[in-house]
Amino acid sequence: MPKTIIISNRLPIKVQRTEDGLAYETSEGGLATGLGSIYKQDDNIWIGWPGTFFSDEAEQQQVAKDLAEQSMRPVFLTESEIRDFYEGFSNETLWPTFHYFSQYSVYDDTFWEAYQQVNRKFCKAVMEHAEPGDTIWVHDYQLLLLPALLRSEMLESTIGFFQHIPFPSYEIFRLLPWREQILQGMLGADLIGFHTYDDARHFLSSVSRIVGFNTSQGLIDNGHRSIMVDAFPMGIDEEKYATLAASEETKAKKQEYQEALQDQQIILSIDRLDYSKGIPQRLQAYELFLKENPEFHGKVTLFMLVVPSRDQVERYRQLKETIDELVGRINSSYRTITWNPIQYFYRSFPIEELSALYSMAHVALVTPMRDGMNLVCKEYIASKLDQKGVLVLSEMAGASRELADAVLINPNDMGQLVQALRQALTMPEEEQTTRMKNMQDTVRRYNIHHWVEIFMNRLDYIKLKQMSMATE
Ligand code: GDG
Repeated sequence: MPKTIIISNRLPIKVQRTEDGLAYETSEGGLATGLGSIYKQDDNIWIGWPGTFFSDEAEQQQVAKDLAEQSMRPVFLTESEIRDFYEGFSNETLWPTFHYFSQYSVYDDTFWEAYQQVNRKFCKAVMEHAEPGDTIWVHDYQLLLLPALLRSEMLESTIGFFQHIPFPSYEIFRLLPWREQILQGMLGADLIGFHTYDDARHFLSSVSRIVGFNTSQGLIDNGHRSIMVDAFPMGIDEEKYATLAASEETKAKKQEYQEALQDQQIILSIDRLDYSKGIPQRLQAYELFLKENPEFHGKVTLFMLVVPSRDQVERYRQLKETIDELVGRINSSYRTITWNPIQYFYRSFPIEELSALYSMAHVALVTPMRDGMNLVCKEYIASKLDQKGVLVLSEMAGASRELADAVLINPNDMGQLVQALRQALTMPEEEQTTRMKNMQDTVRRYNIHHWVEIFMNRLDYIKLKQMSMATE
C-alpha cells in the first residue's frame, strides 16, 4: 500500500545518552502533533536527524531499531555537518536572508557544499524507504534542495514542500549567490506551501525573474509539470491548549504566580532567542512606556521568557548580552523594594507553566521584526478560557493576516508600540471579549488538523490535475 513519508531536519523526538542507556523524549511541538495523525498510521514514516551525534555503528543500529518502533527513521549527521549545514548555511545564510536581515548573512562556499551534501544524504535516506506511489512531504528551509533531488530519482512521485519561515521579496532573495539552485531545488515539488499569500507571491516572483518560468494564478509551468504554490496558514492544536488551561495543575500554578505577583497586570513575552523576534526593540518600547506612564509603576510586570537557542552562534550570544543589559538597565532604573518591572527568564518552562502564564496574562506582547507565522500568539488565544486579555501583535508576523482583532503594530514604530501597550492595559472588558471571541473562532476553526488536511488534499488535487493535463 502506498505510504506517506514526512521529512524534516529534526525528528519529533530527542534521543539522549543517559547513565541507563538511550532515552527518548518525544516533542510536544505543534508540527509533531499535527503530523502525528499521519506518520503514526499504517506504514507511514517520519525521516530526520535525532538531535544527537552517533558515530558508533552499533549505537546507530540500536537507535534506528528503537525509532522504527515509533515509525521514525533517523538520518545521522556528523558534528561538522551540523556546524556547516545547520548552524552555517541554514542559520547563518538562509535564516537571516529569509527574515530580511541580509546584512547578517554569511556567504561561504564551505557552508554551501555542506548544505548540498546533507540534502543529498537526506535524499539517500528517503530512497532507502520510498516506493513508487508514495506521497512525500518535505519541511522547511534546511531541505530546500531535497524536492528536486527526490524528483530526479522518482520522476512520478508526489512531493509536497512546506516552508515554515518567510519567503523574502525578490530584491532580497536575489542577493543569495545560490539563488537559482535553491529555487530549482524547491521546484522539484508538486505543491509548494507558505504561511501567507505574500510569501507565496514573493516566491512566484523570484521564480519568474530568476528561473524564467511562466507563473500564472499560483501555478508554475516548468515545461513538464504544473507546480502549485499556495498559502497554508499553520494552526495549533487548539484543543490541547484549551484543555491544559482548564486543568487543575495549570489552575494551581496560575494561583501561585498571581499571589507572587500581587495581582499586577501581566504583560507576557515568549520567544526563542532570535534577532527576528524583536526582543531588544520590545524592551526599549517598554522602557519608554514606563517613562511616559508613571501611573503604571508598581502596577504592571513584563514577564519575559527567552528560550535558549543557537547559542553557539556569535550573533546570538551578542543578542543575549544586549537583552541582559537592557533588562538590567530598566529594572535598576525603575524597580522599588516591592516591585520589579521585568521578570526575566532565560530558560525553557514546562508546558503546564506556559499554560498558566498564557491564561493569567492580561496582555501578550508578540512583536517580531519578521516571523513566518508565530504560534505563541495562537497558543495565548487558545488558553484564554475566560475570553479576557489583549493580543498586541506585529504586522510582520504571518499570524497578523488571520488575527485582525489583535492590536496590530509595526515593531519599528516605538511610539505606536507604547500607545498599543496603553490601549491594551486599559481596554474595557467588553471589547477584550469581543476581540478574543473572534480570534478564538479563527484559531479553533483553522487548527493544526485542518492545516494538515488541506495541504494533503491540495497535493492530491495538483497530482490529479497534472495527470489530466498529461492526457489532454
Ligand atoms: C518557526 C517559525 C512558525 C516557547 N517557549 C517554550 C515553549 N515554546 C514553544 C511555543 C511555540 C514554539 O515554542 C515557538 O513557535 P513559534 O511559531 O512562535 O516560533 P519558531 O520556533 O521560530 O517557529 C515560525 C513556526 O516555525 C511553525 O511553522 O510559526 O514563524 O519561525 O509552540 O509554545 N515550549 C515549552 N516551554 C517553553 O519555555 N514547552
